[in-house]
Amino acid sequence: MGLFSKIKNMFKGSHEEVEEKKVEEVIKEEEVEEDGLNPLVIEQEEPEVEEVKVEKKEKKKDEVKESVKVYEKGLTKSRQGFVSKLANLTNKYSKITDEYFDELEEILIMADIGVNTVMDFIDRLRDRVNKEHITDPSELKEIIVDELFIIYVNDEVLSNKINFNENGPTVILFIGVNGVGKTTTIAKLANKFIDEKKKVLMVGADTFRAGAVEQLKEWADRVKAGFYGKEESDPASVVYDGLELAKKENYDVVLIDTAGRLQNKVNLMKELEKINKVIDGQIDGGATETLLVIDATTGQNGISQAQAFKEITNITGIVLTKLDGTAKGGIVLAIKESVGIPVKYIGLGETKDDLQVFDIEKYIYGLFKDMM
Ligand SMILES: Nc1nc2c(ncn2[C@@H]2O[C@H](COP(=O)(O)OP(=O)(O)O)[C@@H](O)[C@H]2O)c(=O)[nH]1
Ligand SMILES: [Mg+2]
Repeated sequence: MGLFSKIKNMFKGSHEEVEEKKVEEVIKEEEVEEDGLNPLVIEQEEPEVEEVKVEKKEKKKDEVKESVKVYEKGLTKSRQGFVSKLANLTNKYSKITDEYFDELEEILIMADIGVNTVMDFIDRLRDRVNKEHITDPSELKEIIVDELFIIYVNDEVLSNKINFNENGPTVILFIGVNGVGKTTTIAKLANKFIDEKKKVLMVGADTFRAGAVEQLKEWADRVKAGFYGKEESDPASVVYDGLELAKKENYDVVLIDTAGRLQNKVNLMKELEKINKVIDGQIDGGATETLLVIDATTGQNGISQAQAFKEITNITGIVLTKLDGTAKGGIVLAIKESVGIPVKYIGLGETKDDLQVFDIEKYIYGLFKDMM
């Protein structure tokens, strides 16, 4: 079964049944993960009572439902933008011709999918059309979705999972240029972790921009996270003091906000090296994650930023913000193609619930639900 049909089955049709399937998948995934992490502990645990299991499942079901809603809402612009153009194309042509392929190519390139990805995709599509003797464009819609996302889905390297440090605080360093949404993302993520009963410390090491530390502090107060920051001092020393505090007060997660001045790459590289050295010295294994924040509305510019940051530091994941603000939701594929770093979170709006773990299935559903 193709991806398109799988997702259609998962989210559409009888609503109850569908969500059941997604929830079962999520629970299974988590069980595998837990088992893999610590088999001994799992074996010693009491078998779960049936009641608890049912309760857990109901809770997961609500979470999945809510999350699918956020995806649907946040991707409205893209659905009305490039996806509706795709749907129109199918209506416009009664036969698959060269003009059809040209127009399809243009729509996808305009959706920020990335030229090389689009070229490869068009080649594969032409191949399938020839081999399977497809002549009717309406037969192509499922194949288009399958072929567009198949590489992303099949690539196991691109895990969206955040790594947690089992012995001591998990340190997540946020980098990215001014205005992309670093501070907001830290606040949203802190809120998420606090919901999960984790003790979270925010560290304001963006000591460059006036007011940046204060802005983070306000967020910390709002979501009830701990805070450490100091304006006009050396970012690395702020990180040092922040980590001392985190260890002393047994924080589970430390989220570090930095200034991303890409204009001066050498300086930025040195600053990040210095910060990482401090983290390495304080925490076994160093920073658990380094997340690069990219603004989806900046298209190719965002891709260039990602490439530049990748040259100067080790990035473990991308947070793609403001997807709600673009009609070109294809940027996820361009990042895959030109940067090769997994998208771990996406921002679909300005409220605290609008930060979501990136899930390719929900993403595809959010984009193509009207075609399903
Ligand atoms: N619509 C929308 N706005 C966002 C999102 N994430 C951040 N923003 C907005 O982007 C602006 C800049 O965010 P900020 O966190 O200060 O960026 P920073 O300079 O990287 O720390 C703020 O007005 C945020 O509300 C998102 O996912 N969707
Ligand atoms: Mg900021």
